[in-house]
Amino acid sequence: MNKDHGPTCNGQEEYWSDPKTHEKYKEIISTTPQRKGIWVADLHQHEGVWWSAYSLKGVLWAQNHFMPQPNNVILSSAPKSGTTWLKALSFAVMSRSHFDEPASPLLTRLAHDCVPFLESEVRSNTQNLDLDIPLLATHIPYTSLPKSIIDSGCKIVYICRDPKDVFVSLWHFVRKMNPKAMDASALEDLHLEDAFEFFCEGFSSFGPYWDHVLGYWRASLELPEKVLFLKYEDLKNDTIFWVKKLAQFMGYPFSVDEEQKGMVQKIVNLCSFENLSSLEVNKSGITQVGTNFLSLKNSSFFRKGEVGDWKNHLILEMAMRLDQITEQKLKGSGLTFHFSSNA
Ligand code: PAP
Repeated sequence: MNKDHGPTCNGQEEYWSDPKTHEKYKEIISTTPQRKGIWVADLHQHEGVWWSAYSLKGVLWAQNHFMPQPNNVILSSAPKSGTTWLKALSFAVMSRSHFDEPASPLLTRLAHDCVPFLESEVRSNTQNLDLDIPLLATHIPYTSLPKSIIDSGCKIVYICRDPKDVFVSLWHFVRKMNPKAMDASALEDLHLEDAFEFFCEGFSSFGPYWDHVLGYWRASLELPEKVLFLKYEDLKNDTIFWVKKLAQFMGYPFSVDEEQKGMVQKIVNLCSFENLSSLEVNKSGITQVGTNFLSLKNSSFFRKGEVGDWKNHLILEMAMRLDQITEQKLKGSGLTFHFSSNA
């Protein structure tokens, strides 16, 4: 979710309890290299990552103040890689003993409202953390995660996706944004080609995208018991298998009895794109970002939910260029995407 594109210019997000901390973060941010954004917010480079000022403040806060509980499970992703789906599945898995299926909060709340983001909702109010369902989410790259998380016993689940589909999803999403502090038509008119150039050059929130993926990939190789690395495409291809794996990894494995009673399938059905996107809350609900900067229709988190929709938007040259960048960046890492721009 692009709560990362939060308030930067209307001054309404200032919910820091300590003004000195706020001033300190503002000063750090003012000294970072900047790139004028064509996305919602300008980007600032810090620790090799491009952030909006809003998310950078959130990261600085998290790095300095956040202390996880040992049972927290962190759901991590770059924007538009499958965050909403992963949140829904993980929440459904963890909360299955708390709610009978017809009472699942996922039926009446956006998945993002069930699992808070560390750098936005948790930083604004740590009480947003639900101690019963100890899930939290982040878009922060692995190398910038708070040390308290790295050093803790907390597990991390990461999801990535074909960069071509990530880009197309991001472009659509940004064009639906309606930030109060700027002319919304500017975003509606965002040209695919301009956005593509930015994305290829690595200028995207929490990007470059490939560095984000590689950081978690390497961590998953080094610490397989701490980091589970998922691909959106694999999850699409065999959701049951990966949901069982997810449950096992998070420490909430399905019992034989649950499996026999079809619990895994029920969770998969509950969290399917078709089901979630047809719920009233996700069709007509609105989410506020920051205090009053940006309002997003919940429906903007559910567009197509398909693998390979890039084919409907990118010409072959663009697809090949992104594939080449991906191949080059991932070279030698052992991570492959098996995507063909001719597919
Ligand atoms: P976020 O970072 O803003 O939270 P994120 O959820 O990571 O976005 O990605 C949104 C994508 O996931 C959308 O893809 P699309 O634009 O290519 O369609 C959205 O449709 C897709 N998505 C949302 N929910 C589901 C789901 N339950 N199953 C599969 N895909 C989903």
